Amino acid sequence: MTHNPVRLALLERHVTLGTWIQVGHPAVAEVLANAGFNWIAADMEHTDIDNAGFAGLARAMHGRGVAPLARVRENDTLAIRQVLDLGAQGVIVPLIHTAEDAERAVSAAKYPPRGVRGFCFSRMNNWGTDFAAYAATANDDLAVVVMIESRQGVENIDAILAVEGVDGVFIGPYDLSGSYGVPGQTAHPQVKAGCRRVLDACRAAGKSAGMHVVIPADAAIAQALEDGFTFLALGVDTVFLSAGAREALACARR
Ligand code: 3PY
Ligand code: MG
Repeated sequence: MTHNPVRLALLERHVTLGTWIQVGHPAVAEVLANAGFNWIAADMEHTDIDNAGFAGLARAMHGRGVAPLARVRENDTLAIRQVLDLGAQGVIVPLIHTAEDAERAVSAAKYPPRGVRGFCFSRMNNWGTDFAAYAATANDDLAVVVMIESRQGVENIDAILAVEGVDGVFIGPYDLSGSYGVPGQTAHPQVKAGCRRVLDACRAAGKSAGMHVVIPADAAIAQALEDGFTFLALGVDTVFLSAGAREALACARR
């Protein structure tokens, strides 16, 4: 049983609404948390957000009813273990191409015997005060989402989903388009077919599929839901900032 509502929603294929942080300031996390998202993922793959930056974001989200997630910089055991110790309630692991990749990600996120996560006093067990309680529940409470963003990942999707502990997948449409030789063309028929293949496999395996609606307009969100995505990321802090600023200027000019 899990006490993490985001993991529960992943396991039950219920919709959650999240967003991404690329600006590593805790104030951004506070503002977005107050908006009411279910989860906020810090992008540590494509930004300068490091472990110290992530800890600040997780602290800012604490007590605001939102689950801090981290997209780690790569499928690296230590990177995954450290963000979990620092406050992540789940990891999003990029560039998962094979079942072996998925197993490596899950193993890093789970305590023995399932995995290789190391025990220690850390922020997540209140520096040891709650050691036993945390050790007993962490494997059930922490979400593992793997990113499918390559042709190889699509081809191996059934085996990836069969790895015990993969709670869901998140499609990376930009890398996926790149791997089909059409970088940036996320609506290209081959990319769309790849997404469809992943969605069908998730439905068959009873696992959640996630998608990033980068520009969260009505039609795009409706399409993602209709397609069957349940783990929805809406926008990015930088996109919100840019849209708000441009709209203010346009408003004044009108
Ligand atoms: C991609 O589109 O490749 C991503 O990783 C999006 O976050
Ligand atoms: Mg990517």
